[in-house]
Amino acid sequence: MHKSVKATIRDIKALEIQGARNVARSAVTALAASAKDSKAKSNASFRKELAEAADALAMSRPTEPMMRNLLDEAVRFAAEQAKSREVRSVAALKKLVVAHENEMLAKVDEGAKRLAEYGAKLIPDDALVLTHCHSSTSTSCMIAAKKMRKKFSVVCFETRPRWQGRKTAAELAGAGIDVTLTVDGAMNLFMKKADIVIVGADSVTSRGDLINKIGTSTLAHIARMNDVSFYSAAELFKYSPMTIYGTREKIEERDPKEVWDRPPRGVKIRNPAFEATAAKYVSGYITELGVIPSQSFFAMATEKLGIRIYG
Ligand code: RUB
Repeated sequence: MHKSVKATIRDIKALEIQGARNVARSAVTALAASAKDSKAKSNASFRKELAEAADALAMSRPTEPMMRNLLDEAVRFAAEQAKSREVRSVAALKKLVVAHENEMLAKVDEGAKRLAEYGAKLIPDDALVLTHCHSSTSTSCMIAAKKMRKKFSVVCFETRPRWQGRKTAAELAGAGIDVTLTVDGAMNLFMKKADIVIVGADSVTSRGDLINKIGTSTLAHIARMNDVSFYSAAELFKYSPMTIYGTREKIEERDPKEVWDRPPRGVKIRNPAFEATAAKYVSGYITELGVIPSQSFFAMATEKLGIRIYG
C-alpha cells in the first residue's frame, strides 16, 4: 500500500487528524497520491489498487460518511472512465483519476466557502454564539462573520475528554473573535444568554438526524428549552447514504483511558465519541446550497451526490 495511504490511516486512527472535513480531505489527498504513483500495468489492476486503498482509508474511521462518499465517488469515477473507449492506457486513466480527485477537493473547498457565508449571515449582530467541540465548518462561519465586520462573541465548551474546545477557542481568538472557553457542564448556564448555537456534523441521516460529538444533543435540547436557534453547519457530503435502508450510523466508542487511565476496581468507564440529535431539535442545516430544514437534507444530498435510491 502507498506510503501516504498508510500514513493517513495511521494518523486518522491515532486521532492526529480530527474533524469530518479534515479526515475526508486527507483521505482523498492520500488516494490521489497513491493513484499518481501507481505502478499498475492494466486498468483493471489500477482500479483494484484504487478500490483497496479507498476501502482501507474508509475503514480507518468507519463513522465518517463524508470520507466514504468522496472515496466512493473516486472509485465510481475510475470504473466509469475505464469503460470509455478513449481511455485505453493505464497512464490515461491515472491522469483522469488524479485530476478528478483534485477537482473534488477544489469543489469541497469552494462549497465550504459558500457555506461559511450563509452561516455568517445567520449570526445576528451583538450575538452570543455557542459552539461545541471543534468543527472547521462551524468556525469558518464565525470567521466569515468577523470578516463581514459583525460584532459577536462566542462561548465554546471544552469537550471532554479530548478538549477539542481548546482548539476552537485558539482558532477563534487567532481570528480576532471574542471567545470564552468553559466547562461542558456550563451549557445550560450560557444558553440563557445565547442567541444562536452552531455546531458541526459528522453525519446526517436520511431522517435528518444529526450525528456529532457527544454533548451535542444536550446542547440542542437546552437550546429548544430556551427557544434558541440550533444550527448544524454540514456540507451535503455529510449525508450517510446507507441510513435510508435502515442501517443505523455507527457511534464510535473510544479508548476508556481517555476518560480515566487508571480507575479504581469496580468503576466502569464509557467513552462514546459521538451521539445522535433528533432532526426535530435542529432548526436548520447550513449547507453549501443554503440554510435548509433538516427534512430537506436527504433530498438535496442525494441529488448532489448523484445517489440513486433502489438503483
Ligand atoms: C469532531 C466533531 C466535529 C465534526 C465536524 O470530532 O465532532 O463537530 O467532525 O467537523 P473529532 P468539521 O474531533 O473527535 O473528530 O466541521 O471540521 O467537518
